[in-house]
Amino acid sequence: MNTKVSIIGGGMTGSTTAHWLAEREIADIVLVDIVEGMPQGKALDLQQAMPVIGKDVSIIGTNDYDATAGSDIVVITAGLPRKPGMSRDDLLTANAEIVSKATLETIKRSPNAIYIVLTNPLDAMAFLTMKLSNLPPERVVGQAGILDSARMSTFVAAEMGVSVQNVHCYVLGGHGDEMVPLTRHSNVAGTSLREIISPERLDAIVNRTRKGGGEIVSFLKTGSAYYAPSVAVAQMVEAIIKDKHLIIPASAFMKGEYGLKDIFFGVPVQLGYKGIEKIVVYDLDKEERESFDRSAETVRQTTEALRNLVKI
Ligand code: TXD
Repeated sequence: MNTKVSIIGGGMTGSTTAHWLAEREIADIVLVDIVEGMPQGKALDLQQAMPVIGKDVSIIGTNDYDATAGSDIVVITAGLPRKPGMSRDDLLTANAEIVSKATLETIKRSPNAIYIVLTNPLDAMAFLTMKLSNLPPERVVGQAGILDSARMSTFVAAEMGVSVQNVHCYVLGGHGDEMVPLTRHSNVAGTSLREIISPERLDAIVNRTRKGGGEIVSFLKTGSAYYAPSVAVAQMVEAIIKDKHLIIPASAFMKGEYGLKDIFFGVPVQLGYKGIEKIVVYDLDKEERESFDRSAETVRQTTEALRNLVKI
């Protein structure tokens, strides 16, 4: 295959990203981790699954960044996950160091790559990758919105007793507890959620969505969610490689859209082979605007804390 995706961090999210990607047969895969032997073992295992599903994909596991040279896409999942009771922001100091290294080691070997960042705190880590790589904003995107929207869609489909294919939810804002589930724009087969779900039930769905990651962390006790986050990455990778012009919620650098600047923030973006082709701007009513501003403020604070930590 002549398309290459490198995944930095071969833990739960990184290795399941490799799994979903290999199944789609859209790129060769390199899995990098600092733990010796682990990415090699996982890659070999996954490679040996390919004859069963009949996919011709090469999967390399390594501790050496040289294997990432010439990547079309770099996915950064290296870093610590949350423990019960922790917020995503609690990970800032440790993960800033890890993401800095992952960015600097990969950009010199793949100067034309598009980056998809997952490591938390997501919006700040995407900002860090953009600054350190010196890439233009359209080539760095953070994954959170597909996941948060899929969580909301799961709850709405169960509430309404309909297929998940009929449900279209849009969760924007920062990837934290202040995220913004847009109940007016979200719909079941074209009808706004506000028209078909009672305000009390809708509030419960919004709350469960906001705490969706935490709910899983408290079940798992060690580590955080990985199946849904990683399939979201696979969706983004496919949209880029196939130049699909796919509109999805994701974290993008704001240059005045929605009245926001100089932070990464979850908005609808159009993804294609150049990366972010366009940021789609929704109309927001007063209540939605206020939620947006609250969420932006928390992202701004984390980004400021990052800037005090790393000189960027
Ligand atoms: O939607 C989202 N954005 C997220 C983000 C959804 C799920 C997980 N999210 C975040 O991704 C999570 O909060 C963490 O910050 C990262 C990674 O989560 P994961 O669940 O994959 O954690 P693991 O299983 O602990 O894997 C992390 C791996 C682990 O194997 C470490 O050895 C490795 O990262 N690691 C490194 N690899 C390469 N280089 C360096 N320096 C390094 N440091 C740690």
